[in-house]
Amino acid sequence: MAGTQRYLRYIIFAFICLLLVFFFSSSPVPSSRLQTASEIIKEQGSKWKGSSAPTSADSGVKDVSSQPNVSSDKETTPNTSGHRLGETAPGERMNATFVTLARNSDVWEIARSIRQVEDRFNRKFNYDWVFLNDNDFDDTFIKVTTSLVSGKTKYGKINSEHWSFPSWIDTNKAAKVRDEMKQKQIIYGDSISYRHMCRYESGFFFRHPLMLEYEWYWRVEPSIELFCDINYDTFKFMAEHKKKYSFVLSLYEYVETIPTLWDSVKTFMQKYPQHIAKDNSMSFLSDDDGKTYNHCHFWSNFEIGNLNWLRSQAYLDFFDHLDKDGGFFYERWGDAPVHSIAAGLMLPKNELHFFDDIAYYHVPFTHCPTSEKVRTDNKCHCNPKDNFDWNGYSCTARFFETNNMQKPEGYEKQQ
Ligand SMILES: Nc1nc2c(ncn2[C@@H]2O[C@H](COP(=O)(O)OP(=O)(O)O)[C@@H](O)[C@H]2O)c(=O)[nH]1
Ligand SMILES: *[C@@H]1O[C@H](CO)[C@@H](O)[C@H](O)[C@H]1NC(C)=O
Ligand SMILES: *[C@@H]1O[C@H](CO)[C@@H](O)[C@H](O)[C@H]1NC(C)=O
Ligand SMILES: *[C@@H]1O[C@H](CO)[C@@H](O)[C@H](O)[C@H]1NC(C)=O
Ligand SMILES: [Mg+2]
Repeated sequence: MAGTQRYLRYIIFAFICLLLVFFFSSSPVPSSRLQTASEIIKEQGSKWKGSSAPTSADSGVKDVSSQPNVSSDKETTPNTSGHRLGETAPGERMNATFVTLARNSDVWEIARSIRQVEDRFNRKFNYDWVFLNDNDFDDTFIKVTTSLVSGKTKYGKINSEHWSFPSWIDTNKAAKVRDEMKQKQIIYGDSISYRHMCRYESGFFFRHPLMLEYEWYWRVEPSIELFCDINYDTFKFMAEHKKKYSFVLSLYEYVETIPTLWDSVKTFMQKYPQHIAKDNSMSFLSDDDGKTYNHCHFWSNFEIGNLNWLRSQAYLDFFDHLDKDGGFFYERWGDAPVHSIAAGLMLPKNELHFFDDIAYYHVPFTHCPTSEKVRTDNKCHCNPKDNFDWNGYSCTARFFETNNMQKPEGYEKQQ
């Protein structure tokens, strides 16, 4: 007891000294006050030896200003659990969720993504987040992601039927293809799980029982970055502007992964002419009115879209048709060209949206708004030099041309 009291006296003494130093030595200019005080404390650092006050001037000043009522060690860490700082956007929420397909080993990479999405958008809207996995999520994954998401989190295991070779696939033939692709050093060319992932994202994620509860989704992958504040409800924007599918980055697909995809698309178009939209985006996908594919696609690691469209008969017929042709396993069809071709052919072109104000990075490409006004209005921290939009390997200029959109001022300088 006596020891504690002496300890207390020392703290009070140190505290009073600090206050005296602070007030008597500070200049009348408020902005230099802190600096002056901390400089003096630094100079006199040796005097504090043996007392309980910290010898580091900076931390000493910080402790005093942020915790003026320290009376025991237990109270040195303020209990802020349950405090919600930051404003919540008023108004109704949409029937929407974030969705992430991930492995347990992705936890720290997806944690980074979630933190960025929350800071820039979701802390104001608190939308739910659905996590899907072909395995059970472990405790760490659940604990970390639940703590980061401001909305409800839900964890789903994928039905093994949706993550395995369908009966009509010749697995020997598929294995041979993987060997060949490995030899050719095609990225993910020898991976079985990557193929299941692409097929799942193409045809099944929107049918998972947890996803049936929603109308809108925003897909998030591990290790992405968001560079600008998003101060409006992107789901509401989609609904109000009658959009069904959206993107931020577009590019040319690696030809070796989809040699016969367009053949399959062409037989689909012949078989199901009723599913092809009149005012479609064929000129985004093809330079010869549909004879060949130019390999342009929207990059699907970012998507905000309408789940009921993906669950429509048109999209399901499209997926089933491609799936029967076997290219998810006999080649390495990606979900990006599959979603893009579907959106480009089966939606009227005015139902697609380019989110210029969602500045985004997924290795190795960045979308950074071309307009300086957009960047400063939304507190963006991306380097405009990194913007991929007007690069020769991007298809975004083609999207602008297909839709008669005016390119933003300054785009020429980024070509
Ligand atoms: N559960 C699960 N998720 C996977 C698997 N492979 C990839 N993913 C997820 O699928 C998405 C795409 O995979 P990623 O490795 O980012 O592919 P990349 O962006 O094309 O290089 C990410 O959200 C991954 O976490 C897998 O085998 N199991
Ligand atoms: C300091 O703490 C005491 C006891 O915990 C409390 O009664 C008092 O109101 C506090 N003062 C301030 C300024 O927070
Ligand atoms: C912190 O505050 C929360 C809510 O006010 C409370 O539930 C929790 O028990 C507190 N934790 C500690 C360590 O006092
Ligand atoms: C959300 O959308 C799904 C799919 O359309 C629907 O089944 C569900 O009833 C909707 N929920 C609400 C609260 O409107
Ligand atoms: Mg990825």
